Amino acid sequence: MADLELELYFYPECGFSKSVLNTIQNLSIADRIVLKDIRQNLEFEDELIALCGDSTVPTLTVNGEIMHESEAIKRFLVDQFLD
Ligand SMILES: N[C@@H](CCC(=O)N[C@@H](CS)C(=O)NCC(=O)O)C(=O)O
Repeated sequence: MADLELELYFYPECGFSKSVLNTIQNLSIADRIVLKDIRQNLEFEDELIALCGDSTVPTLTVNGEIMHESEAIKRFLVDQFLD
């Protein structure tokens, strides 16, 4: 598998974020993804707005490419990491 740079913008109170976090936990890949809680660190929110123009979460970046939509993000992670 190619080495991917993965960053997830999220906040834990968001159910869509929570479902992506559950997938990350189930796949045991938390160490492969930089987790950026935009409510805990407002610099992450500013970063997300600069990237996307808004602060919708969850947002995954894959080698700098933006991916929205929790279902698409989960599908991508399962495709990449499910053994
Ligand atoms: N269809 C999207 C919905 C994402 C969504 O509605 N996220 C909410 C938080 S739970 C959001 O970011 N709303 C805009 C905002 O808070 O600025 C998905 O499945 O990821």
